[in-house]
Amino acid sequence: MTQPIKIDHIELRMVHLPLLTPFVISTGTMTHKTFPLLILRGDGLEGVAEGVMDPLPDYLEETTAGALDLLRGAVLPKLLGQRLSAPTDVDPLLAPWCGNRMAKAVVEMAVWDLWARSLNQPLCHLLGGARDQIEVGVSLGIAPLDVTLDRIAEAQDQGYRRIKLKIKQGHDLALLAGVRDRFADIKLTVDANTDYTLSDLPVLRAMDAFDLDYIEQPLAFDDIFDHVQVQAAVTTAICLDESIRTAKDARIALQMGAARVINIKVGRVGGYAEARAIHDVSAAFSAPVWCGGMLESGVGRAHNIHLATMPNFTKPGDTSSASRYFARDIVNEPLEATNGLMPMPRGPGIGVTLDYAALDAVSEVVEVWTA
Ligand code: OSB
Ligand code: MG
Repeated sequence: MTQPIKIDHIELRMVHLPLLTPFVISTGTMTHKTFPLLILRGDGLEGVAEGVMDPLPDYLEETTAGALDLLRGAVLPKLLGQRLSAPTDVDPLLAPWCGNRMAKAVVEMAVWDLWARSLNQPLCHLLGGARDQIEVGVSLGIAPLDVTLDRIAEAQDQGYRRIKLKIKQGHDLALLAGVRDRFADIKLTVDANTDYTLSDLPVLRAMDAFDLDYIEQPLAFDDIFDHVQVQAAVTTAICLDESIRTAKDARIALQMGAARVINIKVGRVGGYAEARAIHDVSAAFSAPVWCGGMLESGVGRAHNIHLATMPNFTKPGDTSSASRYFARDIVNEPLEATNGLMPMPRGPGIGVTLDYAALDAVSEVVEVWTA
């Protein structure tokens, strides 16, 4: 930024966006995407980001209520009126608070968007991204085998580059056998969202028969250590999602042999600074990364696309077409993949703009701060 931007208007909303199809994972079922949306304004520009925490702590510990408390009570009142010359200028407002990386990410990511817009640059250029489109696959929720087979056929027809199946105890080996029976050659992965324990090693070992690209997060969210035993017991690569909140987590996991692949979600790890550090430490260990998703609206989806243009994102990500999730998105630009390739939204910042008519229909303003 040549001229610092003064943050003179902040708007925090809660958005409640219905999903076209309920999304089922081992920890529960989502029928709506409920999230805080942050809009930072300054110099006539808008920087936006959404939170990936859930109303209740079923994926990780953070909740929307906790995020609102931290943002309203401590961070946003101090951000108002600040002059920011670079995204790291916001660090002193976030550093005093423990954890809460999803809540902190909302602020950090909105600042990056605003900064990129002030420089009239697509965000990916500032991140060192090297592509203008990214390879994507789909993440399919837990469903009976026949439904899953239909969904895979549809995703295949649409050209998606990999299929990720959500699994849980008792909904795993027979499902995989049925899928491989019909689709012998597709690039296939599974995601357990922490549903297994070390006593399930025989089941996890049996997954080696299905030529999976990786098994995502078999054990508890806070358990990097026991994943070492899983990775040692299976030939399939282990990928960690929930367990990786920092670059240090990634370094420890890769050093110990707890995983060979890392799922990076910028909204989970506290923002771009940490996401880039995880990207870099993974590259140093020759471990590929890919960009996960949390059923984001067009705002979070656009952020994910920009992040995934960085060079070590060498496996297809979860950022599939927004039209798979929502009848009406809250951004003006369609985010649609063709033949498994999601184009980077053009234009400054994250390249999408809020559709206020659509947004107003699904949100309420929590609070506004004006300088
Ligand atoms: O583990 O990646 C996950 C959705 C909700 C919670 C956790 C996860 C997911 C997904 C969906 O897999 C990915 C997406 O399509 O956005
Ligand atoms: Mg996952």
